[in-house]
Amino acid sequence: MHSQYPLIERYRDFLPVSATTPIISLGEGNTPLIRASNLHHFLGAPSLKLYLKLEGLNPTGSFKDRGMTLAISKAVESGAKAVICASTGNTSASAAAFATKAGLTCYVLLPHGHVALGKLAQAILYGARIIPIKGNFDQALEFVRNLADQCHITIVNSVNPYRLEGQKTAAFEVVEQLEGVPDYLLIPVGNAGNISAYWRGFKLLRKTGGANATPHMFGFEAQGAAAIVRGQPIANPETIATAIRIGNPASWQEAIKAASESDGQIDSVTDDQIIEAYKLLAKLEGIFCEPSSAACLAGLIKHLSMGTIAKDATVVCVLTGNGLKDPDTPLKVSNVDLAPVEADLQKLKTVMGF
Ligand code: AN7
Repeated sequence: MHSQYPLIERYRDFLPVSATTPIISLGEGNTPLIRASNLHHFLGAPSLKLYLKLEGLNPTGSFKDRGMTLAISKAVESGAKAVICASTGNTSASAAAFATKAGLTCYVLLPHGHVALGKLAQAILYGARIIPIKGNFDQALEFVRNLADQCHITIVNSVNPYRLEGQKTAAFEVVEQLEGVPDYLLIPVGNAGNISAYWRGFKLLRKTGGANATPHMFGFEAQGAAAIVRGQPIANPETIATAIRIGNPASWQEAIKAASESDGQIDSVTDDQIIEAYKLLAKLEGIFCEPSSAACLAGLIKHLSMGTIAKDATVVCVLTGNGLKDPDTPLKVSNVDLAPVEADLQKLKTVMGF
């Protein structure tokens, strides 16, 4: 199917839209599912069938576009003039793009100093009203809930029910692309919306006869922001993976249900494990994702070594965002010498080892 076909049209029968709902689309969804060619060998699991869902190839570079096309379409349908969100970055970029396409004003509250540069750049250029706050994501979301109420602005964080309804379409695509259901689906967890949405999608497919099984859902928080794993909110979450620097996930209970009903787990991975996985994806597979996205590969490595995930399983890792969002991190985590060389052929050959 043509990639610019609106997601809402493709899955209309499974979404809360009518024939008169206006469709605001940027060509979202229908992202590649790529089979790993080197990682499984490197991990000592040559029989592992490892697939990577490249959600960073959505129009604004993250999975958020799947939910945003629906949230903004429904906002337009209801007559809204403005939308608002709190964001660690990707939601703001997506909301800003779809809102401007629809002619709506978009307000975004960002945790000052903790949003990757590419995401901020997007929100600026799409014309969002950007309000950095001296606080973290969880505090920003609390303000957004109040502002939405008091100022009659439509909230487009994942507490907006249409967001997760749109995001569940990723589960449909995985099953279509694999022509079957994976044994495991591994996914990063921040506000815990996406894991909840995938689980809805897989359950719906099983119920409607589109699949005869469901995967075990494994979600991974960053250790410094692992509220669900610890069983209590974290007042000052910290992680290099700024997208999932969230201490009080909004979809906490639904995520726990996804893990328990699917016989899966919510677990955590350290920043070092995240960065190792981030580098491996780039160096072995040619895939540049965000640090947060790499949390699911970090989790796979952990659970392969624990034996919780079998070495011959079919596994899908959801790479939620594009590495270009965060151009600073590669420089911080690599030791490359970028000192310029004289413009001289012999010097170049020497540097290259010829
Ligand atoms: C790349 O943009 O919360 O567990 O405000 O950007 O559904 O929150 C982003 C989250 C994973 C976690 N990967 O998903 C935001 C925001 C990336 C992300 C997550 C996010 P949820």
